[in-house]
Amino acid sequence: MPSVATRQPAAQRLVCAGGQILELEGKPLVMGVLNLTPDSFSDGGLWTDPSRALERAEEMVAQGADLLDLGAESTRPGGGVYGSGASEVPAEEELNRLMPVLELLRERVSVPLSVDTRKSLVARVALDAGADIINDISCLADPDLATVAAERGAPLVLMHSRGDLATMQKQIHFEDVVDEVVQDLEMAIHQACQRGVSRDKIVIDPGIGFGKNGRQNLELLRRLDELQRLERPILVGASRKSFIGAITDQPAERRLPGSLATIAWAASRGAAMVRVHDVAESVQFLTVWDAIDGAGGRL
Ligand code: HH2
Repeated sequence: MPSVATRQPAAQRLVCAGGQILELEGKPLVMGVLNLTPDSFSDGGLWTDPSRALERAEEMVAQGADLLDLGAESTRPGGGVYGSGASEVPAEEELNRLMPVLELLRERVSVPLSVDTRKSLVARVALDAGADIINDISCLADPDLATVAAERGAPLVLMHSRGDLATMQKQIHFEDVVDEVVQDLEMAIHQACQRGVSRDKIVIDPGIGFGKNGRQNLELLRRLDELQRLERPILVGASRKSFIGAITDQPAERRLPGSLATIAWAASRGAAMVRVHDVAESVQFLTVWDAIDGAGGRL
């Protein structure tokens, strides 16, 4: 199995809006998920209270998270295993959920804070309040999001998805899922650059579970290294997702072993970051994986 050494020189570092630097050499960085939503598929409702969210954020940082991803709108696609999917949240409601937590965390947490939003308005307010990175699961459905990221010098995660959340699991069609994801991401990178985003601020993500069926998710992971053609750091978010449940017949809260398998695979195919719910376990897993790989470790 290839090691991190096979990673192309996409970018060795990512400079955040606040000037913090994420070093991307070596094993993938761990992005801890903090969902401030009542309805996320695996942890909905757990961290909506700001003081509980702060506790969870501090816990994830203590467990070794390199950055945190704050989401105030569930992006569970409709039509598939998630039933009708998440309902659209107006910007005002998204900000009401996000801002008290973001402001608290900005004072108390030192790692970079990413905000998972599809809306330029939310991104602007969040960056003004000290957010470091914008994570867009809609791949620029709101193109002004790129303009906002460019103006604030924020790294922008472009996650692959097609169509809207309500219907994307019903209208799945790919001839070659990997080739088409690469092409769509290439177009999104181009669009972001036209809006002023510097290419070295862009992170790409295959969008596991977004408008893809189980086989296509597996194919994307299996051939993840082909995304390196785009010469951008790759983020993978497969943690607890439904294709793991479909293979193992386990509910979301019992998918850690399967999630770790996806991390191993992503790491060996050049991922620069993994987005996870189980930070302590993922960090330990990657630390040992890295030690075996010979790139690090304490011995
Ligand atoms: N997956 C989810 C949300 N945001 N961002 C990126 N970049 N990549 C992903 O794969 C990704 C993402 C969905 O997971 P979760 O946040 O746990 O659930 P929900 O959308 O229901 O809040």
